[in-house]
Amino acid sequence: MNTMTEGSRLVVTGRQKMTPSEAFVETLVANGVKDVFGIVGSAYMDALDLFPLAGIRFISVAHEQGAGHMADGYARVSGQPGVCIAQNGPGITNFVTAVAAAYWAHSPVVVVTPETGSATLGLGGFQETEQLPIFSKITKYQAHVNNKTRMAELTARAFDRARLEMGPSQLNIPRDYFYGDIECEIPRPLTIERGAGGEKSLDEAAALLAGAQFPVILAGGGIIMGEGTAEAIALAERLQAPVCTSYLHNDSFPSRHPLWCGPLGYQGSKAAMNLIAKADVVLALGTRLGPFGTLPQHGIDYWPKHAKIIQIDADAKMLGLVKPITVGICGDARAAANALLARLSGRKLACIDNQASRLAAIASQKKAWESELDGWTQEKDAWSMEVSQGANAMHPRQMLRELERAMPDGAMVSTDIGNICSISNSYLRFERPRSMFAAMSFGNCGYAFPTIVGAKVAAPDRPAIAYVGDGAWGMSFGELQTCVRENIAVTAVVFNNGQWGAEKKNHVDFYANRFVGVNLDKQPSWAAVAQAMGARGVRVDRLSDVGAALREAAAAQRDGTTTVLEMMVTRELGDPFRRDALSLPVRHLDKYKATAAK
Ligand SMILES: Cc1ncc(C[n+]2csc(CCOP(=O)(O)OP(=O)(O)O)c2C)c(N)n1
Ligand SMILES: [Mg+2]
Repeated sequence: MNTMTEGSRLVVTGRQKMTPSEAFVETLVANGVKDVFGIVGSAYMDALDLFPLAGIRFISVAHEQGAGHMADGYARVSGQPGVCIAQNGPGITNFVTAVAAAYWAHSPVVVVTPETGSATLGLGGFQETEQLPIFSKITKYQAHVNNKTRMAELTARAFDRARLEMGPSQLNIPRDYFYGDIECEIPRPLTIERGAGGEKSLDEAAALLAGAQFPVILAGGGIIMGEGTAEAIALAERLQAPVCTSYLHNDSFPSRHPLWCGPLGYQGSKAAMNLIAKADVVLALGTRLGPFGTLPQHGIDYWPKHAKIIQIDADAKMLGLVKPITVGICGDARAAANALLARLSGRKLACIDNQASRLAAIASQKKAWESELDGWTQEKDAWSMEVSQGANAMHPRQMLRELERAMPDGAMVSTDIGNICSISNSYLRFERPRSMFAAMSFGNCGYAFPTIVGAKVAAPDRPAIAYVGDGAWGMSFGELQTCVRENIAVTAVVFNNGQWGAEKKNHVDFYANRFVGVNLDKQPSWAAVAQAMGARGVRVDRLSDVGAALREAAAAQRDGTTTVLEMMVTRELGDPFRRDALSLPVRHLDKYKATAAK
C-alpha cells in the first residue's frame, strides 16, 4: 500500500521509487496545493503533465508578473501558500516585481523557478540567467535542487519556510532534474506553533497597560495573519481603548465596532490620528511600524513621541527598528493578545476609571471625521479647482464614497498605487479580516488587478473588487484574458482621469505644472476594451449610477462574468504621496535656470 486518501485526495505514503517530477507534484499535493498560477514552459512540462491527475489546477495567465501577484492574493486571502511557476530565464525574471511585492506584503508565496539544465549552466545557452541572486533580497528562503534525489525534501522546505517566515520562498530546479528515477518519501508539512513572547516582556507590557491613562491599540497585519481578530477585540474591550488600524491593513479591526477609529497613514482617518496623538501608551499589536505608515498626514504630526510603546511582532528583527519602543515582544499577535488579557484579568486598570471621557472622545472624533468626509466632496487646491471646473466627470472623492456605500457584504478589495487608490483609504472599511489587499510598501502600479484574481480563486464565493487607476490599468488589464479564459469572475473599478495622477501631483506641487510624461492622452475606451476581450465593460459618468453599477458587477460575478467599471472622473488630485521625500528644484546651470523654484 503506497497511497492513502487524505480529504478528497489520494496521497502517496512511504519511501518508494518515483520520478523527481512525481516527487515535486506529490509534495505540492501534500501541502494542500490545488491551484498553481503560471505560463506554460518546456522547463517543467514533465511535472505539469501530472497536474490534472494530482488534482491541481494550472491557471494559465497573461504575464508571469500576473501569476506572482495572483499567488500573493491567493495566499493573503487563504493564509496558505500561493504557488507560481514559469519558464526558465525570461519567465522567471518576469516574476521579480510580484515577488518583491509579496515580500513586503508578508505573503507566503512559493515561487517555483525551473532553471537552465545543469549540464550546460554557465555556457550561455538558451534562456539562461542566474536565478538565485535575482531573488536573494526579496525571498525569505531559497532552495536550490542540487541533486534530483532531494526534490521532495527541498520542495517541502520551500513550503515550510514560506509559512514559517511569512514571505516568499524560491524553489530553483535545474530543468533536467525533473527526469530520472529516485527513491524518496514525501515529507509532511511542518506545523510550528508561534508563542506569545517572553514572559518578562509580557508582564512589563501588562503593567504599562494597567497604569495607562489613555492607551491606544494600533492593530496591524499580524492580527490578520495570526487569525487574532477576536483576541484583539477582547483586548480593546478590556481596555476600552481606541483602535487605529495600521497603514493599508484596514481589515485588521472591524469598522462597525465602537472602538474602531480608522487607519493611520497616507489618506487615513483624522479621528485615528487625533486619538493616537493623545496616547500615553500605544500597544502596536502585530505591526512592524513601517516608516511610510506613520508619516504625518493632513498636516497632523500624530505619532505620540512621549508615549510608551509596546510593540508585538512575530519577526524579532522588526522590534524597535523604526520607532523607539519601551517593550518589544517577539510573539504571535493572537497568542500575545491572549497572554495580555490573562495578565489584565481581575486587575485594576487606570483607564477604566476614565473610560467615559475617552469613549466620548472616540465618538466625537469619529463623528467629526465622518462629517468632514461627507463635506469633502472635491479637492480644493488651485489646480484641482481649475481642472474640475465645469467638468462633466465625477469628483473622485464622491465616487469613492458611493462605492463605499454600495460595497457588498464580505467583499474583498484590492487597491493599486495611485492618487485615487490612495484616497480610497479614507473610504475602505471592513468587518472581517483578509478583505483588503493593497499594494503595501513595495508600492508597484499594476498590483491590484491580478492580486484580486488570485484572491477570487481562493475565495470564489466572496465578491472580488479591484480599485485601479487608469495608468496602472494599462499595465495590468492583460489579465482580463485570464479571467475570461479561466472563468474567474471579478470586478475592476478603473478610475479614468487620463493621467498618471499621483506623479502629476508632484509636478503640480513642486515643478510649477511642468508636465513630463504624466498625461495619458489618446487612451482607448477601457469599457470597450473589456468588451472586446470578452468581459463586461461599463462606462460610468454619473454619481447616481455608481452604486448600482458596483452592485450589478458584484452580482454578475455569481454568473461568472467579469466586469470593468470605467469611472469617468475629473483630473483633480488629492494630497501627494511623498511630500516627505521631494524638495523644490534647485538649479545651478544657466541652461536649466528656468526650472528653478521661484
Ligand atoms: C510599476 C510602477 N511604476 C511607476 C510607479 C510610479 N507611480 C506611482 S503612482 C503613479 C501614477 C498612477 O497613475 P494611475 O494608475 O493612473 O492612478 P492615479 O494616480 O491617476 O489615480 C506612478 C506612475 C510605480 N509606483 N510603480
Ligand atoms: Mg490615472
